[in-house]
Amino acid sequence: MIGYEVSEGVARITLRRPEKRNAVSDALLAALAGAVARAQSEARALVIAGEGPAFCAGLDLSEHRAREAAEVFWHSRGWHAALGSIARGRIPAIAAIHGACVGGGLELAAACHLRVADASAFFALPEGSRGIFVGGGATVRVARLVGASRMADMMLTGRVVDASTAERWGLVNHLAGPGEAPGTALETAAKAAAVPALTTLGILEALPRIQDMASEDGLFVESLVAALAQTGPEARERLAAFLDRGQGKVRG
Ligand code: 1HE
Repeated sequence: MIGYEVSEGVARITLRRPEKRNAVSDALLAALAGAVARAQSEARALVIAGEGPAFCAGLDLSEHRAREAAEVFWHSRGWHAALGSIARGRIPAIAAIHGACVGGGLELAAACHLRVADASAFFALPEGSRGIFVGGGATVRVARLVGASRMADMMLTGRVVDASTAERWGLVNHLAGPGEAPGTALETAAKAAAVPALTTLGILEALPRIQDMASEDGLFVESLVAALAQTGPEARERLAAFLDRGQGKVRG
């Protein structure tokens, strides 16, 4: 149910349940978590894509039907653990989105650090109309990306958001050409993989935590991370490369 390969430091994880639109069964969630754990030690960035016509149709509703309340609670906590291993992982994760990215599929995409989508991508939270609730982190991660008001709109009205609107809302970071979301995501991942380790640590570990802090605490942590990154060997080398040899010029 999961494809896994590493090439040039970038792991590519593919949801492979196309006949069910990559609906996330318990087995698929476990396999995904296993692949993510493997990538943390084998790669410097990872891309998550979906095989077939959809990125991911969310929770496998056929398994959900028979669950008791406590089971649903622990099932949701299982999603938090699995998707948390992406969001709180040590390497940047990029979602490559095409077709449906709905419910838990959107929660999976939101757990990634960046999202690339082509024009076929569409986003929805059908939990509202199904009389259930999100359980894979959307109230925190999707609401942070688009704002609680837009998320409430998606849940209350079943609004389906297209790729360009999602980009305008800040949900999608990069728009790709038709069928090119995985390729663009791999290129994006290669760039992210080349960022030095201490800077990546600041972006993945400090930046999201600082959003939960009081401003003065956030600024204090920012300075600590700057002190750590700017005195590292890679920073010295790269600053010298620019100052002495003009390497790494920012081009508009
Ligand atoms: C599924 C699922 C699923 C498809 N669970 N089986 N997610 C949803 O409410 C979305 C439900 N799915 C859809 O709205 C549509 O299937 C799609 C827009 C994603 C794709 O449409 P389409 O026309 O390409 O495919 P299809 O014909 O609807 O589906 C193909 C098969 O996949 C079909 O099974 P088949 O045996 O009849 O061929 C569908 O039943 C099956 N399928 N989606 C189970 N989700 C941590 S909590 C998160 C809470 C949620 O994620 S709730 C939102 C769940």
